Amino acid sequence: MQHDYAIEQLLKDELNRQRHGLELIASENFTSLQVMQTMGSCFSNKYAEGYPGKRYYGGCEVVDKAETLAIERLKKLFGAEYANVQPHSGAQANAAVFLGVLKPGDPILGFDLSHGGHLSHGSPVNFSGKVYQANFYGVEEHSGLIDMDKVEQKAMEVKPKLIICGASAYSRDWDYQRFRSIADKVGALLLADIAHPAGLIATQLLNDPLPHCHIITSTTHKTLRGPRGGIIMMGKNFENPWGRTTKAGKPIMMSDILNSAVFPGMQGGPLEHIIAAKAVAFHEALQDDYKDYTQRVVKNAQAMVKALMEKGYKIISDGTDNHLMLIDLRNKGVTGKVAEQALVKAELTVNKNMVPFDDQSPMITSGIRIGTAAITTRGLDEKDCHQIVNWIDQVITNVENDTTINKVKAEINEFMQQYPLYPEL
Ligand code: DSN
Repeated sequence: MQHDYAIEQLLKDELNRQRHGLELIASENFTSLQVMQTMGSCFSNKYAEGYPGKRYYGGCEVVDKAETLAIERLKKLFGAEYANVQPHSGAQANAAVFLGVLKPGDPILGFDLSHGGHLSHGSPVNFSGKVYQANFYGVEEHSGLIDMDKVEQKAMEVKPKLIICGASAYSRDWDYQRFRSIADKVGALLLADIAHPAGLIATQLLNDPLPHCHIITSTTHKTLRGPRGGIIMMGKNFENPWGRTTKAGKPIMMSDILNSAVFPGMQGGPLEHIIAAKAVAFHEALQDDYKDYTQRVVKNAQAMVKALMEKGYKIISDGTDNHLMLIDLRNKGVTGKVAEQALVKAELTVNKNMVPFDDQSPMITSGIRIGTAAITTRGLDEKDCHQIVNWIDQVITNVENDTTINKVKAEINEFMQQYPLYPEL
């Protein structure tokens, strides 16, 4: 077989990029070496449609054990009664839940994408907004916060079958209890998508959705620091609320509905190499030092918010409870797109992001989103966050000055040498 030197070189280039730069994208992180190596393992060769003990292929004895470990560890990590570790991504986890609990055309109520919500919560460009009748709640312009009375008002108006809480760019904690009382009032099921703050929830730094939400979805690669993938959980399994029964006349449990929505409803063969890597990540998250990590993530985010505000940056909701912040750059006279491009040139990797009530398009935007999960994994602390803000400010106030940008880049590249990434490679 011909060796692929082209991809080998690109892998080296990407590792160098990750090693030398400051990774501030709120949805990214660096997995452990074992998680990464498990993703690139012989488990990738195995077909295993079905679930442990009930597969459509032979030779699944070993992957069955790995998938069972992943399920059991995930249940322990969140105190969940039910877990499915097969969704290929967070969006697929959401799609499977929608498939399981909704009929095409059913009304749903989610957090507006342009206020910080997620594409798969009803955006018109996504399947969720095309197949279902999507309605939204948002944040208040003056506070950047969700007004729960308005959520209730909206729910009473549109009578959703499913309410979704959770976001991609909301820096505050969620009132799951109030969401549940609204869902009960209108007869909706409640889904929490905790893709971003999952690690902070697992370590009890944020409110726990499991006692309140019927179903929980997440990714595994953000604050949870695992492989790229999705999961579905329930705090408590329950009988389906639509009176569906088995042939024997027994009520069908939601666990069965969700399992068949994932496979065969939404996906075929599970990615057993990713599932095994999820098991490794859950094992890591169950160790004491993971809680120390998540605490540092939040401290770093709060230090960064404070330093940014001291330099006159407008942070949506004026603070953060989690690992991320959304910066409205309108008072700085640059768009999110220009800021992102200049920051990336200096190897400060961020993403442009709509801010609530944005007057720019999603390709331009008025804001940037920053998160501290990845830099905290590298070992950076609150003092370093002040230095990062100095660099961000130098770049944003000099977006057209390549001399300044190159000077910042050189300083960052030298600084990051103190924080080796995958030294074994
Ligand atoms: N793209 C992810 C994020 O950056 O938050 C969500 O899917």
